[in-house]
Amino acid sequence: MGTTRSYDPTSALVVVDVQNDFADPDGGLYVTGGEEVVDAVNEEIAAARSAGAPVLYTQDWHPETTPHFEKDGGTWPVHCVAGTWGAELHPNLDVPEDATIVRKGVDGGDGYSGFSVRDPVSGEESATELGKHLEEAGAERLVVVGLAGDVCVAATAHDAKELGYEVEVPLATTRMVELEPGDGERTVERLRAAGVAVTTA
Ligand code: VGL
Ligand code: ZN
Repeated sequence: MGTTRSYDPTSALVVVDVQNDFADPDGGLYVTGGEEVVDAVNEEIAAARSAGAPVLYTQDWHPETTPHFEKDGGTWPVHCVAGTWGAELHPNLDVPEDATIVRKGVDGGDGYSGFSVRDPVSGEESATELGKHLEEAGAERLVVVGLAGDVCVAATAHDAKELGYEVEVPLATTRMVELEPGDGERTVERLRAAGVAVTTA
């Protein structure tokens, strides 16, 4: 196998939320086939690293009570509660000792995009450290991989595009949660309409 993508020092790889709750069949918000993306994501990580392209990781990281959760008036089953097994990055994911990991949702906000968190009550948005890290690295082109394709990967890719990056989402490195049937397909259409390269190889 091996990825067909090429990386260089002006590219960066953003690995979104490859955590047990999304990627393990026993996870709290299991994304069907989530465990299947780990190998494909690891190939991207290896390719990026060997080309000198930075690899940044995001981690959904919620308090026990948050309007992000259905039980507290929101949308989702309980997942990625700070410090729990479900919030840990998948054990087979390649994560170097000195990896930069950006946590989102920490203060109870909806952290869909890796770039920002949104207060689900006031709607107020604030930036995470991801944008700063990418700027410092001099990144111009981003490859966005991970879970879930129609939620956090899509939100991250849309924000990245808006911020002026050239953005690619390789479909083999993601799976869709499909809260509503057809969400996956609609997401791909929207991403492409926004100028994100959604690629199949
Ligand atoms: C996500 C739903 C809720 C994701 C996070 O990482 O795609 N989805 N929180
Ligand atoms: Zn979440």
